[in-house]
Amino acid sequence: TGNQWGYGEEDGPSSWYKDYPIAEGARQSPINIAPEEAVYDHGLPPISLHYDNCTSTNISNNGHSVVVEFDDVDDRSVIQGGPLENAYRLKQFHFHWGGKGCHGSEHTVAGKTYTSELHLVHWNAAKYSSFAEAAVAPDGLAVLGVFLEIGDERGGLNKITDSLYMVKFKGTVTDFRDFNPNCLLPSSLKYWTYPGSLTTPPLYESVTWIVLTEPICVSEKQVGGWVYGWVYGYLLSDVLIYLLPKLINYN
Ligand code: SG4
Ligand code: ZN
Repeated sequence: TGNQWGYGEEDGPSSWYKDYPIAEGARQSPINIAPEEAVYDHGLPPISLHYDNCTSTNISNNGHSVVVEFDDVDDRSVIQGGPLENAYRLKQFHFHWGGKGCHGSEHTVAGKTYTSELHLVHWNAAKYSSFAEAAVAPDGLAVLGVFLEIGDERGGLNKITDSLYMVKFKGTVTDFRDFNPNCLLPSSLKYWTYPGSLTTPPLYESVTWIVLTEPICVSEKQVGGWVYGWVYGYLLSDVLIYLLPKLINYN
């Protein structure tokens, strides 16, 4: 078994511990962030992001999410500062979202769920020799989380939504060059941070989470496009039931 996880009633997060016992570990993500209980640390520097225009390579559908990958052979796109000892290289970003009327963020803030959540995944290339090695180390990964909520259109997201039809099916991949994720960031880089894990199996407790307090706005149409324009027509094909599990409710 081992790789048959999903988000349905039988195979959802509450059953992941059977194949992945670390699901009951001490630093599992996501969490509810309680701003009232968060402690302001004057010793923590701001985070700084240095993203190069030219390091994105492709966009793909891995059956759980839409992923944009980056060339990570050098330090052209990195996150540093905040709780991080050194620069961490950008490897990929992906989104989590729900179906119509659902709330798809993984982290919640004082119990509030956002429409969607963007995760920019970075690895500690100063200390480890590969992403795989970093992914199992306690200080191996840094994921920058950004909440998405409904409001004005976000121009930067259109390049992604325009490409989704190319990756309708699980396992499909297409070129995606010159995309700078700066266009998906809010104006403030204020953040919450805590030591956590990957939010999906294998749930390794290797992630320093940096969650931005300010969400970005995307239009209903941009997210609705994901749910209806792109996915709805393909609901019965293999993939998207996995990709957008909550849509099953609207079948
Ligand atoms: C999603 O399933 C992504 O598609 C995965 O990316 C990602 O795995 C996984 O979430 C867990 O990442 O930031 N949410 S998370 O903790 O980044 C990894 C791929 O499989 C290892 C490429
Ligand atoms: Zn994620």
